[in-house]
Amino acid sequence: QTNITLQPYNIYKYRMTDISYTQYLNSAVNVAKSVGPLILENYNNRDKKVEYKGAVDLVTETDKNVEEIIIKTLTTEYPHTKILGEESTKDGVYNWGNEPTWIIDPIDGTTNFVHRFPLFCVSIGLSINKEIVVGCIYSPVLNEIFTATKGGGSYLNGNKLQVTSVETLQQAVVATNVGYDRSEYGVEFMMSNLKAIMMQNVQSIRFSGTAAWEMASVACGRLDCFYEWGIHPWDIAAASLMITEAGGVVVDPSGGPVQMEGRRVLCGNATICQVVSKLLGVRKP
Ligand code: LIP
Repeated sequence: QTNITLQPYNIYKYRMTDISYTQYLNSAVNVAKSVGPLILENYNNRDKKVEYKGAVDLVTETDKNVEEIIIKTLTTEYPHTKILGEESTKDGVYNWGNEPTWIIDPIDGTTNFVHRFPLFCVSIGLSINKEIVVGCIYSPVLNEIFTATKGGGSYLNGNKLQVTSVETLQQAVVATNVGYDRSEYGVEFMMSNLKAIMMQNVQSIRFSGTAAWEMASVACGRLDCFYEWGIHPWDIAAASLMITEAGGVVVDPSGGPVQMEGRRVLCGNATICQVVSKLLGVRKP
């Protein structure tokens, strides 16, 4: 931990490399924890103000307020950084470049939050040259904070993370989610993947409704594998780093390299991902 005194912005404009991953991470942790009370206050509110981004895709005033606070805090501290945030992204167009970019999901698991199902988290990642180098995932209800820096390992409340070494589905708990697609093709595709895995005697399946927290759970060994179609970069950015820093892999469901903007992901240890990848279908565009 090096204590770097914050310099005026004009210094940073030319010496961004002087800012350590640890410093970026500390700022992400501080702002994630700072919005915890606001999230918890609204979590217990039975008549939340809910809007619909789609037929079953919810957003609350809290999602928006939390994202605004995170953006304002981080861009004030680091004026050279850009933002890719769930609630500030319009029309599904990801404005994401090589500049240092905070990739923010203010409440991952919004449906759980609305229904007072206690699995949701704040997810903040930082990319430089489109590589995730810092990650922070905070669950206010569970009071769990996952942290990671590129090359620095990943941690849960300060304890180092390691993915499991489970190699067969009979030993594995695999997580996925139903997402927001209720088309006949989308439901059939999701169910066919589930059936293929179930028919291989998978030990169990979990649908927790929050990709970030489920992927963090893979990183800490609570889950053995996670896959999903329909996710966005803000769902998986921070959590991807948690997993790779914990000895796991984050790939495309085909087994190839993952694309953060690819709307699909498969993760776990390399062996179980190879096993699961062979069972998953190829979704038409
Ligand atoms: C959620 C994801 C989850 C997915 C949901 C939703 P949100 O993110 O974390 O994996 O199944 O459809 O996208 O919308 O709660 O931030």
